[in-house]
Amino acid sequence: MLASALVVTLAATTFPAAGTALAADYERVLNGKFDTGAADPWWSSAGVTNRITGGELCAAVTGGTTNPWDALVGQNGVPFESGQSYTFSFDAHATAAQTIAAAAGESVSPYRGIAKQDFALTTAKQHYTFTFTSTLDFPDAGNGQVAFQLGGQATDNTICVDNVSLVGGVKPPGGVNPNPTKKVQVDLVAYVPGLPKRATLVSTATTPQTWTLKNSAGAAVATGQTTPRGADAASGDSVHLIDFSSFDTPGTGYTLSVGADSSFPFDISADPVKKLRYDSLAFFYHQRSGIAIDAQYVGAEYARPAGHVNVAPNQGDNNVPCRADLACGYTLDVRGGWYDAGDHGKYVVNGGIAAWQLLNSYERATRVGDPSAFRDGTLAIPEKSNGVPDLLDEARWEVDFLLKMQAPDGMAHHKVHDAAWTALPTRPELDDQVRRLSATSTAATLNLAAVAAQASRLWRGIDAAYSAKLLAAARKAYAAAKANPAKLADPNDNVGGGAYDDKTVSDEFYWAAAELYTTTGDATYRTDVTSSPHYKAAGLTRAGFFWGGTAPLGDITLALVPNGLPAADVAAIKAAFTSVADQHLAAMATMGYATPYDNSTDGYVWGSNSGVLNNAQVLALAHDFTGAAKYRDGVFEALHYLLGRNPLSTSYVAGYGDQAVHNVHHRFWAHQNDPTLPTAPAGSLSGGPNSGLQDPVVQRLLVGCPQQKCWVDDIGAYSVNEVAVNWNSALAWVSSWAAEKSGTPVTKPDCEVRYEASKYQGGLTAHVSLTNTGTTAWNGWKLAFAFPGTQRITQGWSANWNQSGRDVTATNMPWNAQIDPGKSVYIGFNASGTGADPAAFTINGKKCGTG
Ligand code: 9MR
Ligand code: 9MR
Repeated sequence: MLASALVVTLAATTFPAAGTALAADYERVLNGKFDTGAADPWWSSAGVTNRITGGELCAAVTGGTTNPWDALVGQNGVPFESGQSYTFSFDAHATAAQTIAAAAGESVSPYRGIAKQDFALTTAKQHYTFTFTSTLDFPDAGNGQVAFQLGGQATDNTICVDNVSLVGGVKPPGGVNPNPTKKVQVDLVAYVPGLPKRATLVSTATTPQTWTLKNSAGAAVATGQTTPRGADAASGDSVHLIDFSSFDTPGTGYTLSVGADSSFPFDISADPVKKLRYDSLAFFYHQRSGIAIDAQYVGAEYARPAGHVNVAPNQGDNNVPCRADLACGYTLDVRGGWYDAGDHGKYVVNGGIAAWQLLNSYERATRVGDPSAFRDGTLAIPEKSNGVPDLLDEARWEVDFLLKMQAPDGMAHHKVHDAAWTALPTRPELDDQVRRLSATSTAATLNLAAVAAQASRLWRGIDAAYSAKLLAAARKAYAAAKANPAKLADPNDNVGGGAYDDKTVSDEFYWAAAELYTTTGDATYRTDVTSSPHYKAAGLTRAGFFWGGTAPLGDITLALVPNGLPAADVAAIKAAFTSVADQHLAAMATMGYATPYDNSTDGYVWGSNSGVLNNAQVLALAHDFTGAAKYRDGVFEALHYLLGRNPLSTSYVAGYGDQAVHNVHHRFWAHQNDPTLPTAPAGSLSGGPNSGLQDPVVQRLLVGCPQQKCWVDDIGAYSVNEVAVNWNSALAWVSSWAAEKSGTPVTKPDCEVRYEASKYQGGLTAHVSLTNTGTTAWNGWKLAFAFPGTQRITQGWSANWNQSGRDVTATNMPWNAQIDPGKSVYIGFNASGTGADPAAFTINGKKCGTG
């Protein structure tokens, strides 16, 4: 029996005035056809389970409820305009005939109704429809709701719906990003003294405009003219460029204005980026699984009990079986690691690049930068006084997890996560879902091989047993991957966790071989490196690297860490990075909001902010390789874009700037859904604009958005506003690099220190050479450095040695006081204790190079 198409008009108070636009056929519900296999954004109430079967949404309803509204399936955020007409239609059938109601109304208290109608469902699928006029006004997808009321039945029943549609209203969908924007777009945090300072004016004026820089007291301190640039496609804005680089007085609370329009305030200071280096690293402690997050490190607001350690209601990670269809015959203890993102999944593909990027930040610093920035005591973590650099401690939390994901045959499981997606919010310790291992994959196995080989090198002088264990795991993984070279992850394995599927693994092979070769020097790994199609950064483009494209990670290691490859080949890798960096700079020069990002093929994609940062890493390395200032300036331009010089006047880094992201997609930092929970901690990076509009919130709000504006600060907008370990690792790498470059201008050091230690049980002997690489002779010298660990000097030679705590000085003897340019002096000592080698040295107060 087909229900009659009754017109229900409930207390309609307003009607469209004459001349009001006519309704177009605007579809107002999302995912009404259930063709993608997902129910999202349809939700269900307690006692109702939604499943997609045969392209329909079938709701299993537990019987025994009193009222129709005791069992619901609904969708929120549906826009309604008061006085407009709507037609609600759907197909439906039920396992047992039952009357249900279709309702429209308000999703929050006082839950006012708009319209409701009963329909008698049978076992045969039929089409139902009714039309009504809205009495409520939620034109911008606020608190409007449609729902099916399925309760009031004594027994269990299953009700299936399909082709759910609500057509009506006159307001075109989309275009209502609620973020207030400014006309004068600046970095909301800071510009660094001595470096370029650029901003963007939104204006259709075709002639230069006058800009004024004001200090915190409102006094004009500089002025100049804008450069009109016209329409900018990526942002949809008409723009002018502003360059106020010439102003260099440090201070806080500056604003930039043009006419009556003023920017958000900002500083001229190197301090914020130096703080960001540590806040971006602190993210990883927050994301740790398997350990209580302690208030003494993060504050009470962010403290929480350990997640997934087999304390109810967690099902725990200590004894996890494979998914039923795999029948692998074993369980693994996979406690620990970092949660990937806003979900509680832990993924080897992605955990791998994130751990690598942190470790690379450290390894780069030991080669061409200043690793003392990461020394013990620099992070607020439980391991902050164990004698090991804190960055290594944090990365080890994940590296240990990667090792645990290795199967007996040497392959690594692709991932471990919940059997079904949990709701937002769900605190980690309250997740009651079953946890399962997905199949092993070649890509995951090579991630493990690459990172374990890299880590083995870095722990050599710190923990020899661990270093050996890592190398053994890496070798075993690599051999297993070669035996299973095409075991690809299932792209449809995306229920309860992301798929992280990757069809091409030649890049992972190259990366793993490069790390293994760099660590071991073995000929077989070398052959795999040099015969790879990726050798010498062959495929490096402006697309850069990401979790599924990892060949450049191998190139970076080969370019930074001495190895046995021909010098010309290493030079070719560096040249490829420099050439791509030049392409970024050329493109950035044409953009309204300069950012190293190539949108020419896929637009802005999921996690675009991490793309910006990974490309900033390419620029930073080009600077490391050449010393050219233009590449350094490009890195800072990328940070300025992320921190507010963008068309949304938004800082994508939580806690940084007056309009910074708050409502990230996260099951614990879910303040938007539960005010007792926190927002994202300072230093967390939002995924960023995604012009693919891949979640229901952006599909409602942002239809038609210019690419750089396809972002909204909403917890439901997971395709633009999630956080993730591989995105924060990119922020940590780049902000650390930028912090290093934000001090005194970089000049060639006029001293060079080489430190070589032979270690034995309980002690070491160190040989240290000091070389005068400057142009004037030293008449007396004093070397200073700090031990990272528990080393204590017991006896020294060829200098007067002094130690106070970890700080060591060595002063010349009368007979070696004078060291002419180009000459060296050789000194040494014996020490007790253990720890990493000191990595930063000064002579007569000036920082030295390390060979
Ligand atoms: O919360 C999930 C997020 O971590 C993922 O990145 C995203 C894509 O895989 O999916 C989110 O989960 C949603 C799922 O895909 C569909 N149902 C609703 C889930 C929570 O919003
Ligand atoms: O970063 C991933 C992005 O490249 C993909 O397009 C997207 C959809 O598959 O998934 C992203 O990764 C998510 C993962 O699947 C689940 N955890 C959250 C990750 C970040 O959103």
